[in-house]
Amino acid sequence: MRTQIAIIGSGPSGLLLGQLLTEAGIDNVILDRVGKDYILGRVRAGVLEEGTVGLLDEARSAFRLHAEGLPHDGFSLAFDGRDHRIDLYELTGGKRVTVYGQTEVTRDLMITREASGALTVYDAANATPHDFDSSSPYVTYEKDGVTHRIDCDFIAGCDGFHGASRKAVPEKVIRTFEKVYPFGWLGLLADVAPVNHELIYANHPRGFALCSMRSATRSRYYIQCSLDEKVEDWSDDRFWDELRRRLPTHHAQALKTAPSFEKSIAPLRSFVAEPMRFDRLFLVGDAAHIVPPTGAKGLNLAASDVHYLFEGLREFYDARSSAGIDAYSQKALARVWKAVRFSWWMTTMMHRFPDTGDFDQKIQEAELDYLTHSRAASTALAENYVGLPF
Ligand code: RFL
Ligand code: PHB
Repeated sequence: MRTQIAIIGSGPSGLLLGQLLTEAGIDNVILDRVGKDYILGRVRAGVLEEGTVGLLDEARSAFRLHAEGLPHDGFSLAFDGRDHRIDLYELTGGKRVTVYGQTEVTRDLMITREASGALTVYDAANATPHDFDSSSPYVTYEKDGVTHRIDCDFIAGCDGFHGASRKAVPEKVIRTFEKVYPFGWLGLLADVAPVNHELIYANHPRGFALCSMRSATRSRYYIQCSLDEKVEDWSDDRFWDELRRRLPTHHAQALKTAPSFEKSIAPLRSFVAEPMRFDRLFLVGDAAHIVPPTGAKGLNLAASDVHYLFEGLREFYDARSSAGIDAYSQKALARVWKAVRFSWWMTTMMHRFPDTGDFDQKIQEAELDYLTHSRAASTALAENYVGLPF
């Protein structure tokens, strides 16, 4: 088989890139290690920047998002028994975010792709990029015991943090930067009205908590937990009790509960691989970088990578210029590092670290108090949260 762009990974990066390429008349094939239902069973991001929504519009995959997504003009920071609203809309001169689950973004992109007739191969085992330092790269994969080969012009590695693309790069040409945090997030999904109409990020001596949502009737809650916790040890009642303890009293009293239908623990990590291009192989999204979810940036960074790469590839095919793809790694990394910094800062300010003592707790509360009372500091938070331009 031959295509112009072989895309490894059918998460949001791979699907969005594929859809933009298809719209531009550039042939592409997507491979994924797992099946469609497995991909749609993952519960992940919930907050989309305006730039991400714009790209989904460009990919003609935002119809449901515009009907069902929840525009949010602000969120709350809770600490020291009170909470303070960050007015994103006012502080950024009219910008907001949209709360719409990654699962739904993925579903919408899959539907548009299927309608376009572009090929996706699910359950493709051992996808491997080959000869990407030559002018004739190719990808091999196995399906039903048969090895297949896709010849292509370029390979897009959109296969997440544990994927094969980054691993195919020789160690001597890649540099990685990593910070692993000594805690995780235990997340729960339940069909119950959210405790507040906007998100609440809570700093508490018992640990961080986040109240988020998927719709007016579906809530997504997280609590910081230690890395050796097991989901099985967390009954719904234990989760709700712990969440209540970490929220200011008025929210704790208003919290409505219902049986959960998803519960999982995610570790927190910051990770960046440099560069993001190796001749004819590009790393995109989580394949190149990971941020802790505190800043709601992972999916949005995947979208900005896709934007830079798509514009570069379109220029390559339309104008026979490689200027855009040559600038991909540098442009993407400049934005990535700013989001890595923001996510690290939010994480550091909001969580209880194993060595956080009463002094450190007071310093965090003083920082939050300053942040919420200084317009300059609130503006810096807001402009990062709604997303830096790309
Ligand atoms: P994905 O979503 O991991 O998709 C990669 C795809 O590649 C496939 N794959 C392979 N395919 C072929 N061969 C191989 N060898 C392969 N190995 C893997 C996988 O099956 C999968 O289908 O990466 P992508 O597309 O780059 O998207 C990145 C986002 O998923 C991620 O950044 C976000 O989910 C991060 N994130 C958040 N981001 C936000 O912008 N806002 C948020 O509010 C937010 N909240 C979160 C999050 C991530 C979380 N977890 C669980 C890590 C909350 C959580 C709890
Ligand atoms: C979510 O709704 O899953 C979510 C929202 C905001 C975050 C992280 C996750 O910062």
